[in-house]
Parts: sequence; C-alpha cells; structure tokens
Amino acid sequence: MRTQKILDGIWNFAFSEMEPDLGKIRFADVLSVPGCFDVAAPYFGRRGYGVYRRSVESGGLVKLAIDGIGISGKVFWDGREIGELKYAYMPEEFIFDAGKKGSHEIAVMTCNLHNKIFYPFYDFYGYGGIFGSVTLEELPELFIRRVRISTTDYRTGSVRLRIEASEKCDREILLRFDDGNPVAGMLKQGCLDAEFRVPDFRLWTPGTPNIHLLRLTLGNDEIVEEFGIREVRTDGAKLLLNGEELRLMGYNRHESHPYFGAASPLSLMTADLQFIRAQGCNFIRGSHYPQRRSFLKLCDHLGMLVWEETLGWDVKPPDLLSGEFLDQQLDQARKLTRASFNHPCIIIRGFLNETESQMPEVRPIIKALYDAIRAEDELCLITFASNKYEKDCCTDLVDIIAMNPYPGWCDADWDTVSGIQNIRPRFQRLVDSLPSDKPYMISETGGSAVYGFHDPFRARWSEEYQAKLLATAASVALNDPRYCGLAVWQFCDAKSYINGYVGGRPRGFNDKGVCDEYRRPKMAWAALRECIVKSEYLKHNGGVPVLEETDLK
Ligand code: ADA
Repeated sequence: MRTQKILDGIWNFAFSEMEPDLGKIRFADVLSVPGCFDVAAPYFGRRGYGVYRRSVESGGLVKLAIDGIGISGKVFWDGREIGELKYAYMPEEFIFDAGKKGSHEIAVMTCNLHNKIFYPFYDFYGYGGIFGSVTLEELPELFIRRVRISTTDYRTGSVRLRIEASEKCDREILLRFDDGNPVAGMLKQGCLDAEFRVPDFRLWTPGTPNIHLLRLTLGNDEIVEEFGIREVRTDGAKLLLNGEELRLMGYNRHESHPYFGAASPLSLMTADLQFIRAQGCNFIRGSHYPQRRSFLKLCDHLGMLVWEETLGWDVKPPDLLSGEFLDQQLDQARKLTRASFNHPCIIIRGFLNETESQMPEVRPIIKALYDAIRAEDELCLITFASNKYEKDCCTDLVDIIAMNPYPGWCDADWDTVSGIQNIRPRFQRLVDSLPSDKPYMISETGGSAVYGFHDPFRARWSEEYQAKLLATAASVALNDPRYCGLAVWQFCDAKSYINGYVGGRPRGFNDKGVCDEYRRPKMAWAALRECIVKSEYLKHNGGVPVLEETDLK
C-alpha cells in the first residue's frame, strides 16, 4: 500500500494585505490546518494573503492533495511553485518530484481577495484559508494514476472499470473486490477498460449505503478505492434509483459556521447530516460549489444523495458571455467530475446557479457545460438551478428541470402582510408551464427567520412565518408526483456580507436557514418534519428511516 502522510495540524502562518515574496516572509504566527484564517482574531474579516508553511519528511515522486482552499492560492515546495489553486473549494492534486529523501518545506499561499471566479456580490462569505486536509503520498515510478468505477448493471452487480497507469506499458494488474480472490487484468498502453461482476454484491441505496472495496496492485503500487453499486436514471418525468421511483427531499447546505468558516470539521459535517437524515431527508444540494472529498465520503457511508456544482452565482453579461468565464467554468466542471467520479452519493452535477437562462445567447454556454460533464461521466444527471421560470429557454438542454421559486417571500408587495396564499397557485402555474417529459424539482425555496424572533401574527422574519411558508411549500412538493424533489433553502443560516445585501441580510447572515448558524432548529424544523412524516415522498425516499420524535430527545 502507498503510505499517506496527513499533514493536518499546526502550521506556521503569516498574513499580508499585499502579495508577499515567499522568501522574505517572517512567519510570526501559527494556525491550524484545516482552518480559515479570517474567522478569529487577529485576522477576523481581513482580506489579503494568508500563507501557511510547515516542514515534512519525504522525497522522490509524490502526490500532494489539498481538499479545498479559499479563495485562491498557490502551492510551493522548498520555495518552488508547484501548482495553482484557482478555484475556491475545489479538491486538487499535484504530482511532482519532491527531491532527495529528507526534510522539505511546503507552503500554501492562500488569498481571500475576490476575483472573477468568486465575485464579491455572491450571497455567501468568501472565506480564506485551507478548508480541508492536506495529504502527501510517495509514489513508485510506475503507479496507478486513476481508476473510474461505474455501475453498468445494478441487477447483476456489473461494473465498468477504467484504469490508467502512469506509463503507457503493457502489464498485468491485479484486481480484488472486497475479500474476494484477486483477478488478473492486462493493461494495454497503460490502460484497462473492462467490465467485471462484483461477487456477493449489495446495492447502494440511501437506506442501505453498502460500500464495496476495489484493491488494485500494479508492480509496487497498490491502492484501495471505495465504490457503490447503484443506477440513477430518468424515465419520463420520474427519477429512478435501481429501477424504483426516487423522490428527493433535503436541503441546500453551505460550508459555513461562525468558528470554522468553510473549514467545517468532519464531526460538524457528520452532526449536520445525521440531523438532516433523522428528519427523513435523503438529499443535499451542495450549494454553490464543489464539495470536499471528506464530505462526499461521509455522504457515501451515510446514504445521503448529493448534487454538486461549479462555483458561479448569478454572473451576468458581459462577464457571463466572455470566453474566459466559460473556460474556467468548463475547467471546474471537468475537475469536479473527475474528483468525485467514484462517489455513489453523487447523483446530480450542476453549474451556474441562477444564470441568465432566458437569453438565447446563454444556450451554448449551458450546452458546453453539459457536454463537458457528459464527456467525463456518461451516467450522472446534469442540470442547473434556474430562477427564470416560465422564461427559461434552456430546459431542453438538461436531464432534470430545477427551479428556485420563492413565492411567499420574494413576491411581496409593499402592503402585503403575508404572501403564503401565493405559494400554491405560483407553484401550480410554474409546474403547468414546464415540459412534462422530464423530472422537475424545486432546487430552492424558502423565507428568512431570525432565530428566536416570534410573532403571534406571523410577521415576516418571525419563526412562525417561515414555518408556515415552508410547510405550505413542502406539502405541495412532497405529495404531487410531478415533483421529483425539493431542496429547501437552506439548512442553516450562513454568513453573507456584513454590509447587507439588497434582499436584506440582517446580522450579515442569509437567515433562510431552518436552523441558525449554530444549528439550533427554528420552528420550521418541526413543521417540515411533520410534513415529511405524512407525505407521499416517504414511500419513495430510498429507505431512509424517519426517527421517532422520542429518539430525537
Ligand atoms: C437565490 C440563491 C441563493 C440565495 C437565495 C436567497 O435563490 O440561489 O444562493 O441567495 O437566493 O436567500 O435569496
């Protein structure tokens, strides 16, 4: 087996408002990795360059993996730049010659200044730092570069394996599923593309998230990859998991916490997902960026279905229509598909949240992004979340139609006390106007509530108003077969911009969380649970058990 060094821990740290010269930095401080430097004193809220450094014993050919940074960065080995981290949140890997065995210095220069990938107007905070684990593997000269595992027939447990070695060699490779006997395969020109039947296979579903292991041995290299056997596809307006109707219910979730920023520890992610699952939910939309490897692994093991997407939020022309913007979106789409290919939890890949999909000029962009993901993964479902509703001219280009309607909140007139009566008719008009030959889901809906603010007349921003709004929306979407899913906006309040935002961001937070930023449930939590327990969705949720209320106490 390859040995993997986990480099998480205490690193030297230096902050500078201007881009520093690495050779001249005085590392006067220390911070933790993973961690966001701008969540606590003395760097709270500051924007600039946060440089992390530590020493590591290693050498020879190595693979360095970083599970997400913010907002951008560069990686250095003994002062030499070995790679760029262009995209916030994106897991990245670098293979390079680390020199002679011995002590070396690794530095990660992060920068939390906004740029033309993460614009300052995005409705979520742009944290700085190293969000996920940093790991280093020493590689033999001939190594397994990549393995893709996809289910070709869930009824027989057949999988397609595509293996790439580091050299174009013709060599034997040993494959072993779980504790079974090793089977020999042949690499031709460094590649193998073949179908295998997994012995004693068990299907992956949200209720039974069975994980299989594939051990690959090539010369001195050996890796173990996890995978699940499951098929997700559409049939007319239905979504199918292993041939059975699947409906989705869950939340949009930001990586956000007052003390951790976007570097949530695994224990926090686990607590979030367990809580969401206990409500009977089976789905997370990882809004609005690529998801950490550790998060996806957790979802694989917990049986949580995931939509992940490129970073890009309401970018408008002229930037949207510039070739440069499309190139970076395509690059992100390919990278995220490659990074998460083997995770059974991923069912949907997306891009460009709330883009200008009413403009004919945007069609080629959507088509190009769809094709880029499809070229990497022939099976996943592909879409984007639209807020152009009846005016959207791109619904024919995707596999699932996904819309973000906000009746009851964003449709307020100056003199309306409540907009709740608008929800049912608005949902109905929208669903009637959409093509009925494809599955349709609500990828966002919601309203704000300030935790602890109560009002007997259900004033806007009260917990009562939000609870009523979400219960009304959920009772429609969870009981009408025309909806294959509902992702509530959002799981918990998430930091946005301190100086406010046109839609109203009191406290500097997007307050549409069903929990506050410390995960304390608002009234909407129980209201949604009640809807879920009574809904049609429960018959099609892939077997997720809803905990009794007594188990939640
Ligand atoms: C949009 C957007 C979300 C959030 C939401 C809101 O739908 O996709 O990121 O900003 O609006 O709270 O207004």
